[in-house]
Amino acid sequence: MINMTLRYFLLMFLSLYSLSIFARPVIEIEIRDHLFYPAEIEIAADTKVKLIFINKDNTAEEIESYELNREKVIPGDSQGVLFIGPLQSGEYPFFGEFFPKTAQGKIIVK
Ligand SMILES: [Cu+2]
Repeated sequence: MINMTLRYFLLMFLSLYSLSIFARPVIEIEIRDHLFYPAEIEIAADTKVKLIFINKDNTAEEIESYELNREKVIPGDSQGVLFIGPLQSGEYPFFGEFFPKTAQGKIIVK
């Protein structure tokens, strides 16, 4: 009997998981002509989020954020992942250290 109940809960958990209820949000950000698309990203507070930076430029870019305490080089024509959060509500700017005049972005946590 206990076995059946355990199996039931395991099945419930797995089906909920596959429905992505517990899966963390994934957001794609393109780097193109040394700009971020989108440049502003809204995420929920207290949530871990996976950011995928897709660099369409043939030059490397370095994602930098003092507020997020993150730094990562994305080679040209390549992509890289950054995990952020869980964060409190507020604004968290980031920029491309190699092209900071144009590559400016912001994470808005609500
Ligand atoms: Cu840096």
